[in-house]
Amino acid sequence: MIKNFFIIMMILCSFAFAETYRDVSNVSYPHTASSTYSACYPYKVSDNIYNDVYYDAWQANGYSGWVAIELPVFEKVAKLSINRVYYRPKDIVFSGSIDNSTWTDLYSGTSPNDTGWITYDIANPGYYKYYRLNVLNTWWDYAIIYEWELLASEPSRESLTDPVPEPFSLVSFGLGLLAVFYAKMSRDRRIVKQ
Ligand SMILES: [Ca+2]
Ligand SMILES: [Ca+2]
Repeated sequence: MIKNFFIIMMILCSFAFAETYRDVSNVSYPHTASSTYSACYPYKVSDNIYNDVYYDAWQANGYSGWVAIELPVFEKVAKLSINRVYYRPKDIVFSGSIDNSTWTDLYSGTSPNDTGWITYDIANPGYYKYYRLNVLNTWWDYAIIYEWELLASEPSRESLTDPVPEPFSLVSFGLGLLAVFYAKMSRDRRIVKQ
């Protein structure tokens, strides 16, 4: 029985240490852009559609530009994924803002000249309500983002003055189970002794 219990504990701990990320972007949230080409509206970065057609994407009316989203709550985005299908962004800057006025750069780098999904880790993530991706130049033609995922693993916050919510911890759940298990074992021993 003890062996089975420790196997369960190990499984619980492995879940607890494997962080799960959720995409906090949503097509229904307000999106804006520096410019928009034809029907390539800014919200198309969050509509989960990225076929090999240019109108599944936001596209700037030029070779550079930015697209931004306003979230309903503050989120700590720790990873940015972007999908490159056709035209490909080159130098990019990803930024966050709490007031849509002052921006903090979270990631800047060069996206390779290939296609498909690419994910960038954000070294110093923070809680922001606005996120913006700026395409400074491209490998070919207009600035375009087919799809992005703004990935957060920590709970959202309604307000920055509220305390940071505690994520549900399977480690503490496992430790609780352990305490109950030992309490029961010592009780059983007392019963046997009587
Ligand atoms: Ca998406
Ligand atoms: Ca899309």
